[in-house]
Amino acid sequence: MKVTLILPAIGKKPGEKYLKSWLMEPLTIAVISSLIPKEVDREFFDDRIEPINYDTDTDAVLITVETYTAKRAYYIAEQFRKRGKRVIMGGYHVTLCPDEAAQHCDAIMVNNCGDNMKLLIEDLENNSLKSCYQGKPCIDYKKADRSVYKRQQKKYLPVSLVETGRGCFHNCEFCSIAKYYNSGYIHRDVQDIVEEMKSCKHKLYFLVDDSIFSDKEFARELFKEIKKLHITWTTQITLDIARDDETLRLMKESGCEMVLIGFESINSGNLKQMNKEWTARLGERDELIEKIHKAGISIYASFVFGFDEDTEESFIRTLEFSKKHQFFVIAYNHLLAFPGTPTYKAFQDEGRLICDKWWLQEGYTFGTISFVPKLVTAEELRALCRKYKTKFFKFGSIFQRGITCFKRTKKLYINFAYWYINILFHFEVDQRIGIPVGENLEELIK
Ligand code: B12
Ligand code: SF4
Repeated sequence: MKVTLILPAIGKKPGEKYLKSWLMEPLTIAVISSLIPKEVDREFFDDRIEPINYDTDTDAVLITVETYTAKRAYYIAEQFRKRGKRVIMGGYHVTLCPDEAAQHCDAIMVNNCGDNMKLLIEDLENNSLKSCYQGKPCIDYKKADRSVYKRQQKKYLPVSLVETGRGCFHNCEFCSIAKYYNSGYIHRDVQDIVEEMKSCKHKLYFLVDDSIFSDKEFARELFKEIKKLHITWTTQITLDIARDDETLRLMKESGCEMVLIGFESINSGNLKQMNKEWTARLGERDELIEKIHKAGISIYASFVFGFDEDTEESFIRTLEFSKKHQFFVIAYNHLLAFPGTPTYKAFQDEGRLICDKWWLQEGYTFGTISFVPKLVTAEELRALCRKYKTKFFKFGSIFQRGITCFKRTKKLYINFAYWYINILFHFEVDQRIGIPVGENLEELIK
């Protein structure tokens, strides 16, 4: 028995390579591979960097699907099904849109695999494939199997992704995670995480977690164990962590140099609209940010624009805010109505979706606004995101923040990472815009 694993790409511009900052190791594939029984042969094609052999000799094709990769995933599935291969799909988009995905494959896996992977393989062997395997939020593995992408490894960014937890207790209306994990949080066993970290190639780690501080006891125990590894790491947190001096200290001591925080908006009306006004209740935002910086930890600040109170003024204020705090790096993304989220439903009910299934729409490109914003037009919103990102990543701004970065940490490694990431993002502002979703992926330049 042999299975073929596929990670579909988002898309690329003709003649250009795939966006560099998206080229992280495909942890999802490593985890799926670890769940497949050992005696099953396997191969992996990474659509972002290599051609897919549709004529490969395989018994089944397993494709992981995100909303942005759905169009491409359905195309790939069609190629294999034409050749008589059975196709199984799973992942975020399949869980959020099971009926749509089911039309393009032979079976879907909804939510996390759990024991369903074993069952799926047995059913494939016995020719008794079911149309749907219904999973639930759970931690389903001890150690991810990175050997599955040994061949492709050197094309990925030199960062090791290790999962620590899944889900988040909050319920922000636009967030796929809140829906997928029913606003719950589960974490892996600390020893499993540490053992996996020890076996990773790159000593810079991205701890994959939607909100690592959701279970405070777990987080503290983990940081104490990580400290023994003498490594450098980053993760995603919510701002409330800054209220806890002891945890901040532990994070820094264990090698945390940067955290990604989803501020989303600095406007309280917008925060209310997205059900994230709890961040405003935490206290003085500026004070909490300063505490994180004082602890010697840099911030990747993520903002989303397009909520009902957003105008150009919101961009101006957010840029001032970002410069005031001298963030290591920022993301100014436009709001996206991901299927299955309350935001999607609200826009649909209000007749504000420009296209119901924007992710499948012919000619849809990355950065296109798929809903009607309230106080600016869709085109203005797109242009404003580009304009203010460009301002933040101007060389003058990079230089100024580079000095602050050096004052915050003398670690050469982090200062090098600062320049590398900021220069990369400087050029990617325009490279990202207009990437045709699902297109140009059969080209040999990848
Ligand atoms: C790391 C990460 C990244 C990395 C690398 C991504 C990569 N593919 O290599 C970077 C930073 C580059 C990134 C970029 C983006 N990301 Co991202 N990312 C993540 C993050 C934090 C972890 C992904 C991961 O490895 N999870 C661990 C694995 C083990 O979990 P899993 O994927 O859910 O897989 C399990 C099940 O779903 C199931 N399963 C999954 N696939 C399949 C397939 C089959 C056949 C079967 C049987 C089972 C199965 O089995 C697995 C084990 O239980 C997730 C959030 C999260 N917690 O997952 C967001 C997330 C996937 N990203 C998201 C988004 C939107 C993006 C961007 C579009 C952001 C942007 N505006 O630029 C880009 C797109 C990049 C791309 N796809 O190429 C969204 C996707 C939402 C959606 N509806 O599709 C998520 C869910 C975040 C969120 N808050 O909503 N991302
Ligand atoms: S805090 Fe972050 S991960 Fe949690 S629901 Fe809100 S946006 Fe999603």
